[in-house]
Amino acid sequence: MRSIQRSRLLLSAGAAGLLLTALPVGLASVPTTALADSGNGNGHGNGGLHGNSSANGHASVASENSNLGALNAAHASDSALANASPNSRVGRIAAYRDAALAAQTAADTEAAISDALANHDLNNDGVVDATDGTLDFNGDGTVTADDATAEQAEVGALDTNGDGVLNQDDVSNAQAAADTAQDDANAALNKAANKPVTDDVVDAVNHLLGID
Ligand SMILES: [Ca+2]
Ligand SMILES: [Ca+2]
Repeated sequence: MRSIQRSRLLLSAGAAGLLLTALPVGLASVPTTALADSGNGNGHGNGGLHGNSSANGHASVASENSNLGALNAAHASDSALANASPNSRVGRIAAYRDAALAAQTAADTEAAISDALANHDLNNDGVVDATDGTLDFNGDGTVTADDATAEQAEVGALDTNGDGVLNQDDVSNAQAAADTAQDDANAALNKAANKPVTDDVVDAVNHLLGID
């Protein structure tokens, strides 16, 4: 398929070249906007690629459906997921969804802590603490009480060990929590599956559950 697409592109480019070279000399004075339109025309010509990728998409969906096996039950409605018996297939998929969301939240927290240390440790001492709140913490160009408030809010939201500051301990704690949460999600998905769980299967199930 790729070689066909490529040859179509080459043909398209060749045809465009021919058209350009065939333009009468008088058209040399055509406004550049018209030439730009011509360029857009070439772009539309490439639209055929979308058709092919769509066809490939259908083929891969069909393949995924068979790879999903029992996990196709992830098509279930939100209410079915919410009301399913824990040991039913749908119930196990619901448990996976909850675990996967928890893993995403844990990963987001770890990223937020790392981001805070990268961007809000204003005095570069490796810690986000009240000292940074005495500087322009919120980046608005002035130092006011708002900066201390913003610092306290950020640390309050992300501090993993209650010591009132953000440092590498918090990164480590958050990373460990995210790893554990991801392990839990993986285990939950394996428990719900009746076929090998590949990365593609995970992606497909997450898509069906609307959590990708
Ligand atoms: Ca600091
Ligand atoms: Ca801390």
